[in-house]
Amino acid sequence: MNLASQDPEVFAIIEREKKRQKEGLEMIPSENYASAAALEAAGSILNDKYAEGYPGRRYYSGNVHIDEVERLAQARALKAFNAEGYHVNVQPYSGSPANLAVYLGLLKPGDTIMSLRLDQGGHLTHGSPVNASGKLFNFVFYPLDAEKEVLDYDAIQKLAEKTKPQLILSGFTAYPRKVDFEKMALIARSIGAISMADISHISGLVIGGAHPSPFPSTDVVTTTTHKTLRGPRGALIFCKEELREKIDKAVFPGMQGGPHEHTIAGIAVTLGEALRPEFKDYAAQIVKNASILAATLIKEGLKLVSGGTETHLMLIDLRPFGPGRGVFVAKALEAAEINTNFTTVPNDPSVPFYPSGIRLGTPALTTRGMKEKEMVVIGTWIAEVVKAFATTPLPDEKEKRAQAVRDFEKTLEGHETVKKIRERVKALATKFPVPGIDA
Ligand code: DSN
Repeated sequence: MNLASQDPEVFAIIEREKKRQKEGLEMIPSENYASAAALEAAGSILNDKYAEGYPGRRYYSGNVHIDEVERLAQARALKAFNAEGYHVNVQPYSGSPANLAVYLGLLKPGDTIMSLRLDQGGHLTHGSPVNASGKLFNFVFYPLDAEKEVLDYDAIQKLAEKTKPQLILSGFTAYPRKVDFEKMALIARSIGAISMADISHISGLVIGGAHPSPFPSTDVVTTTTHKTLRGPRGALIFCKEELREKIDKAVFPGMQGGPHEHTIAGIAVTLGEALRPEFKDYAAQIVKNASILAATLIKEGLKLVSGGTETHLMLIDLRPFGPGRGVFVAKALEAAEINTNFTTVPNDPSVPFYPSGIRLGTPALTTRGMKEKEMVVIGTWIAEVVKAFATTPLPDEKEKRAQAVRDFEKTLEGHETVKKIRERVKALATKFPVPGIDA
């Protein structure tokens, strides 16, 4: 029996989500659309098999085809990333367990890890005090250059010499500039530390040649598989051969039980797609689109962190309107069916829950086939919404803030600007197919 007849309730929810995806613009830079073929593999009967262990060394019988699929995913991953001399573990359920597996596999609790400040573009799993990484390890953070809002490699080198971390982490979640992975690896090597790059956001750009690669300079590389790589939700850990045993043991049995082989099959399909020549065009177009979108926002008078972008994402700095305006702008954009997320900007004068920035990017729109022309139009709409709503002040009193946001949301319902932009968004978005729905 199919889903529609067996469970119309769940079916209807999925149908509503399809409509939302088709009629809106997805500009959260970590989101994308997996292909219909990747979703088919990820939704396949491979779901039903237990396969604890690794190919050829399983704790359950009946894994002959599971071994085939996992080995295929590994081979394609190494080829796609041109990661000769590396081992890859394709089992992590997602980015957070992948990063934790690396820390637990290669370090002892209490060891020192150096990473980018979380409010300047780092990630929850890069040492946030509320995350297991921050609870178990001693993180020291490097800031961005205060003026240019970009990485300052000399300052990172000095901090590394002073704090002597066992591992230095690069690769970020809200950083719009290219990362010099070779330089980061050299800094790590100079103090005898392990170099690690979390390239979750940019892995599609790396494969497509639109961002410098962390291979072969970096000891350990992690990535999720669903961002610019546009596959099912999972993660990969690449490590130099000599670290293989420690990494594999850290994933299983250290962190996880049975691997999700249906997801791994979907990831294999995605990596197969990434190996095709047209993936290069896709990666280049993401960056081209981002640069046109950024130029449009700047032309409209908005300020961007670091003055622009060299990747798939950018951060609108709303400080010129006042502190803590991100939530209002993100809600107004959402009401107009443009999805972004509010985020901190470097040295944000507001609190993390009500930050002063908006993070947005082009991977998903590029997958739908949008190009420079659409970016100019969308950039103009975004700027109009920002200018209309970033003027809303965030109350100074902590206890009044949630109510202020609720009141603000009510004003969006019949707002003329929101209505106008939403209609335009829908007319544009429905012209472009969503893979997995239309393909
Ligand atoms: N949630 C992802 C992002 O949006 O960047 C990172 O985990």
